[in-house]
Amino acid sequence: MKDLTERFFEGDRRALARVLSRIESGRSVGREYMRNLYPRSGNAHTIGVTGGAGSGKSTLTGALAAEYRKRNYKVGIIAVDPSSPFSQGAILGDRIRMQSLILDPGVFVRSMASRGALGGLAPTIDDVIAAMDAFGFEYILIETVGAGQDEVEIAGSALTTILVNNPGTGDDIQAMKAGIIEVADILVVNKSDLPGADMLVSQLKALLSLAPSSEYEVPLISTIATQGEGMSELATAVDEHRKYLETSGMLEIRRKDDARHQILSIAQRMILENIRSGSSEAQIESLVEEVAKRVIDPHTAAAKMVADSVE
Ligand SMILES: Nc1nc2c(ncn2[C@@H]2O[C@H](COP(=O)(O)OP(=O)(O)OP(=O)(O)O)[C@@H](O)[C@H]2O)c(=O)[nH]1
Ligand SMILES: [Mg+2]
Repeated sequence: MKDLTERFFEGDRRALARVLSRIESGRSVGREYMRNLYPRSGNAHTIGVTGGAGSGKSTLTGALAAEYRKRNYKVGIIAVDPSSPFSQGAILGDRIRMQSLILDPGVFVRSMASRGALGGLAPTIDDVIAAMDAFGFEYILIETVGAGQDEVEIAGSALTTILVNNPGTGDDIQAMKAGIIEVADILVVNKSDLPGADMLVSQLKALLSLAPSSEYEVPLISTIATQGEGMSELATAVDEHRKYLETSGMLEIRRKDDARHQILSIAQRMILENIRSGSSEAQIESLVEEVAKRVIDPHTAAAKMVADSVE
């Protein structure tokens, strides 16, 4: 039987699914795959789709993927949200469009939990992205849920971040306050078929005009994701942002930042794993007792655990 990596590079989707499961398990077997895959990644353009709950992120992700399929690109979708319609199989929004997308061999959908075992973003999202990239998807869309630190972190994993707003919620203004606007490369006013869309567009325009002038101007695009409207403009805006990243030298800087961030966070995880596997429950318990009784301080206890783990 052919080896899994070989089948992966032949474009076998089941091999991709298996490799992703192994990577996500966080065990060393995943690391082995990454060693082979990573050198073949770095070609895809990654797009984060973020915004308030119910703003239409899933619908828009599906519609944008359909636009890329029209342009003959292969698309990977990562839904960082267990409640996403992509992960539940219960397809919200435009059922037919979404279903045909999921059956399309040029599209691959993967969902993952937003939080890793240690809290924070699922630690393997960068690996999942790299694997899809190495598999040959030209565009990788990452849908996130909610508004907060996780979104900012995901924005760090994607080259282009799209912030989805919609009329009548006031969420957009909250997003500004939360600082999410600062990580947005493209602003979208979705649900443009609903009342209040024009007003939201002018509000956002006014906000954008306050931003310090820069080489790159954040575009504002109106969409009706349920009808696929505005997707061609959105795809063009993504390409323009990509071009900006390339010509300004930002792409290189971003790649280095990503590399630095990944190395450090993986190293942190490795150290934690070592500490956990290097000390027995009994050892940890005895340190816990001593600290609780004020016999030793927590710094000394932690230092002892770390020292024991590297021996
Ligand atoms: N009228 C209108 N409804 C839309 C549009 N886009 C999405 N919707 C509807 O808005 C609802 C939420 O859409 P989703 O795509 O699930 O939104 P989401 O942001 O992914 O939602 P969560 O992941 O639950 O936060 C669905 O009922 C969609 O059909 C649009 O352009 N116009
Ligand atoms: Mg969703």
